[in-house]
Amino acid sequence: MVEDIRHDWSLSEVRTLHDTPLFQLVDRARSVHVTHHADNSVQLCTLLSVKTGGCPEDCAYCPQSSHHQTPVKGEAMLKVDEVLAAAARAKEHGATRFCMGAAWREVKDGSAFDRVLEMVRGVKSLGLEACVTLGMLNADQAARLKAAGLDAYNHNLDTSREHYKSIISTRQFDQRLATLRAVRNAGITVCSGGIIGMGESVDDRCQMLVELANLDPQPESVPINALVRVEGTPLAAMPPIDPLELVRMVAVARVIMPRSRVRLSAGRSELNREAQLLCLYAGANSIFYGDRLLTTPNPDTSEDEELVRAAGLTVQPPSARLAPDASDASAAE
Ligand code: SAM
Ligand code: DTB
Ligand code: SF4
Repeated sequence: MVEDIRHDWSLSEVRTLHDTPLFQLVDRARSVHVTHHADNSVQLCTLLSVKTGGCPEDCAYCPQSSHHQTPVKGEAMLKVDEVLAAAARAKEHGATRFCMGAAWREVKDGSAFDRVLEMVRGVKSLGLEACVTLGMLNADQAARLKAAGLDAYNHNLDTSREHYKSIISTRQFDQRLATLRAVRNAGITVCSGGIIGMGESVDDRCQMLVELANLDPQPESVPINALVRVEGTPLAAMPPIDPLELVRMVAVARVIMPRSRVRLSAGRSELNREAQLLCLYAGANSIFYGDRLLTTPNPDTSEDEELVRAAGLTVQPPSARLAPDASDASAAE
């Protein structure tokens, strides 16, 4: 219900929620989850990197940054028919959303952007939800994506405003927020979340969730990633996260963003089945589906089919929950 949605969360409230004894936190998140997501569905979203590597940004976590020596090499942009063949395969495997990523700092007008627009039109014509993640964009570019039929734009806050400065020096946190506003104003749904395991404090994690929840409207999708530690990146030697930290992040996101799809995102390859099930129980209702994320591995589709079966979930049909301002999403389920 709309009255459950708040945009005035404080750090201390969210920190208290985060630190609640685990079973109490999961109970609370579960109760919010069943109220707002009574259909028990999971969204299966397949990723494809349409322009890999050679990125001018210096994001410390990212294997695609040209500032780091990693196994990822810069590649030419994929052709529209290659992308549509991958999208058709994703659909055959059961994905309902197809998300195309580019290792760009920002969208530049020209033939590469025109090609992305063509990809979006093609993905839509296959009956899939279309999402892209292309870096910063302006209002006119957002409007062109909307006109091509784009459903969602992924642009993560990644961490707290404070910790952001230790992770990325080539752009600012406020530029992320400006892009999210351009996406929202164009009528495209917002997909925005972050990463844990980058040396941030628990307060940084909670502050990132506060920023997301206090956006009005809240993002329709909230990806929660665990850092994939890639050789050659400055964060390669970070210790792995405890899976229960991910459970807490998912549960807090569920409580403070009741209607959003919370996506259990990168890092699942390092989680066992039971940890993933606990995340799904605590409020995650979307996963990346397909054996690759952008440049790193993800569980096999057969393992994920088994995960969905083990949890007794249904797969979300495309566009079932896209209306950003539907008065009560749970009524439609
Ligand atoms: N270049 C665009 C941008 O940064 O907005 C879009 C692509 S970028 C790869 C999309 C997101 O992937 C990042 O915001 C970050 O959250 C996530 N990501 C990148 N590398 C990651 C890693 N090693 N582990 C977890 N998430 C990662
Ligand atoms: C998101 O939050 N996670 C995805 C998607 N949005 C674009 C990307 C994860 C990337 C993990 C590292 C890689 O595969 O390159
Ligand atoms: Fe570039 Fe995006 Fe990677 Fe940052 S996260 S280096 S902007 S591809």
